[in-house]
Amino acid sequence: MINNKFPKDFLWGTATSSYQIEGAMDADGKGKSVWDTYSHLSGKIQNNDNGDVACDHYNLWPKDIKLLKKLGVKAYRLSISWPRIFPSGHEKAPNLPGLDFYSQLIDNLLENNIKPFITLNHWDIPQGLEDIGGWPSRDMVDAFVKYSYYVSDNLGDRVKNWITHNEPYCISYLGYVHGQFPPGLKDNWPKSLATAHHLLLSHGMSINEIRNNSKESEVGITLNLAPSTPASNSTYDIEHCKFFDVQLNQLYLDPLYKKSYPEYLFDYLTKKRLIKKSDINFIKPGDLETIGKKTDFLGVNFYSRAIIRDQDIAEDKNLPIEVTPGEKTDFGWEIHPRSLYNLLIRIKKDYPIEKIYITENGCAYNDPPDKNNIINDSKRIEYHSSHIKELKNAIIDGVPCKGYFAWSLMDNFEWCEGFGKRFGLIWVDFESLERVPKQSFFWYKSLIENNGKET
Ligand code: IFM
Repeated sequence: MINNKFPKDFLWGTATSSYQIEGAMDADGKGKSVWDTYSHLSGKIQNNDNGDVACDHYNLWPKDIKLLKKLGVKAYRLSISWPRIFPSGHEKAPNLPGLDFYSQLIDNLLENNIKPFITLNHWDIPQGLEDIGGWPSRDMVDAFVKYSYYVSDNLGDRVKNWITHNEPYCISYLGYVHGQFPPGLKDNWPKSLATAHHLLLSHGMSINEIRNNSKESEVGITLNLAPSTPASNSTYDIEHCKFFDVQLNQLYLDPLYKKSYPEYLFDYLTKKRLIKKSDINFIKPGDLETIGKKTDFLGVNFYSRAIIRDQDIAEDKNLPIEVTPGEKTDFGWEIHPRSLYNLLIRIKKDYPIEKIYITENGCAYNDPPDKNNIINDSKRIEYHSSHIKELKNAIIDGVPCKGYFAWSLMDNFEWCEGFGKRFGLIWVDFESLERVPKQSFFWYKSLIENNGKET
């Protein structure tokens, strides 16, 4: 069956997201997203970069589809910019030029035999919705259901693979506890948990809308998951590691697949006085039933593992560190492919998941073109190769993974890092907007031609 290749119908793809590549920040009636606002606040983004132009994919998309075709991918994961469809979020009817943009893109992908995987929310929500409270407000659920209804009604005849949200953890934790993402709040656990809940609830509520509009389609959600390991055997590190795992992984997987929240998390945060039990009043009767509705697939974004040290304990009171990270990418993220295998085996064991796609996996390296315009990004090739090997091991051991999407098709706006971190298989010159396929592009092309076998 698998031998040294992947299953026959395995989907090899690549991925991007709207704010990271499109630019055209106010074209054809588009409203402002929270990322338009945030990236223009001084000091929030490295080098004060912003996504006003990014890769100008909104205008250069025919070129990009040609590159996708050349790469030979079977699937392409892209996201829809919500404020292109509902500029403020509050309109009753959608902005048709916004829908037309995605409609022509999808037609073109299909003409080239590339299956579009659509993510509805890859973080760039309309600023108008943030202004009335954003994700901590339950009103967001109806706004998302309306948006997913109109998008699937217009594109659902052709799009058959839907992802409701990308990485709810990043919206909830980075936006409300860490403070790095919009709206940039710090240590606000009540809002962070309400955000997670409303994202999950809106996922559950939109499943039927999408399925009704898009016959024979599959609807899933993408989570960024990671295994974690305590830095030492101290009870501090072990306890902190458990907390980390619960808030990154179980907070999302448990309600989706077990219709319950991990009580441990709420108890832990209450004990630390970070929430009051009454803050959890956003969970209404019936919500968990809705969230736990059958999801057709789980999208897994994997980059690294986490080594956890309890930072609240003085170093001289803790045990010496025993686990240290190995080699890192230019982002400073440890390269640990075996963790992908471990993660997949664990989620297969703990949750009744019938289908998985690796919706993102990749690395930041900034190797520039040489004098012959060749980009020899051998570390990126090694990163993908080692992760794909572990993915194959996981499939052999029974993990129902049906596809792999390399992040990313091209260098793009890497959120708070601006244009300084490059994840692409294609180099983008952000001055001239020229695209140059890297060596990893040709390596991936050949891997796809050989269905996962390296030549
Ligand atoms: O670029 C991001 C993407 O938007 C979401 N997942 C992680 C990637 C790398 O940081």
